[in-house]
Amino acid sequence: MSKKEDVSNLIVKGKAKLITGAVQDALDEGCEPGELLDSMIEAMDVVGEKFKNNEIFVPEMLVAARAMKKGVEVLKPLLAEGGAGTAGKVIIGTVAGDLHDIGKNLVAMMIESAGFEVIDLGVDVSTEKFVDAVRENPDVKIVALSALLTTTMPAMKNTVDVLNKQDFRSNIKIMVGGAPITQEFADEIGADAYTTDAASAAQEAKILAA
Ligand code: B1M
Repeated sequence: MSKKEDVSNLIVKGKAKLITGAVQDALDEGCEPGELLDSMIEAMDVVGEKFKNNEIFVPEMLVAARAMKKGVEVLKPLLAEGGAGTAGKVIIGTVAGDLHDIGKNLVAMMIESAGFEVIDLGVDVSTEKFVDAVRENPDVKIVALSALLTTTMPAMKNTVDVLNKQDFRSNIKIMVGGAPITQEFADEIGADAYTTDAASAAQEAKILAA
C-alpha cells in the first residue's frame, strides 16, 4: 500500500493522532501536496458513503473530520503560495444551521493564498452576522457562502436574498458553493458566482475582484 493510501485509510478510520506523520511520510515519498489533498477529499467521500449506508454513524464521521483537519494542517503551508491581502477582503462562512467546515476552510485557504485577506465567520453563520460583517468591513469585495446540506440550502437562499436587498450590494460580489449547490441554484437565488471546488473558487475570486 502506498503512503498516500495510508493517509486515506487513516482518515476513513479517524486516526487523528497518526495522520500528521503519515501525511509527512507521503510527502517524503514524493507525493505532490495537491494530489495528496485530492485523495484526502476522496477519503471523506468514502466516509460519506459509509454514513449513507449506515456502516458508520455521526461519531465516526466526526473523528474522520478531525483526522482530515489535522492532515490539512500539514499541507496548508505547502499549498499556500503567499500573498498578503493585496487582492482585497473576502468574508466567508458556512450558512445558518450547517456545521460542516472542512470544504469552507479549504476554500478560505486557497482564496487567502490567492492574495486575499479572509475574514472567516465560521460555521452556522446567521444572515445578520454576514450583513454585520460587511457593514464592519466596507472595503470587502466578496462574500463567500458554503452549504453542505440540502436542508441548509434555504438558509443560503435567505442570506443571498437579504444581502441582495442591502445598500452595499453593488459594492460586493456573492460566491456560493458546497456539495449540494449547483449553478442553477446559484442563478436562481441571485448569487454572482458558483464554483465546484476550492481551487476554482480562488480563481473565480480573482476574476470577481479585478
Ligand atoms: Co455530514 N453530511 N452531517 N457531517 N458529512 C454530509 C454532507 C452528507 C452528504 C453525508 C451523507 O449522507 N452521505 C450528508 C448530507 C446529505 C444531504 O444533505 N443531502 C450529511 C449529513 C446528513 C449530516 C448530519 C445531518 C448527520 C446527522 O446528524 N444525522 C449532520 C448535520 C450537522 C449540521 O451541519 N447541522 C452532519 C454532521 C457532520 C459532522 C459534524 C459529523 C461532520 C462535519 C465536521 C466538520 O466539517 N467539521 C460531517 C462530515 C465530515 C460529513 C462528510 C462525510 C464529509 C464532508 C467533508 O468535509 N468533505 C459529508 C459527506 C461528503 O461530503 N461526501 C457529510 C470534504 C470537503 C473537502 O468537501 O465540504 O464538499 P466539501 O467541500 C468541497 C466542495 O463542496 C467545495 O470545495 C470543497 C473542495 O474543494 N465547496 C465550495 C465547499 N464550500 C464551498 C464554497 C464555495 C465554493 C466551493 O464558494 C463560496
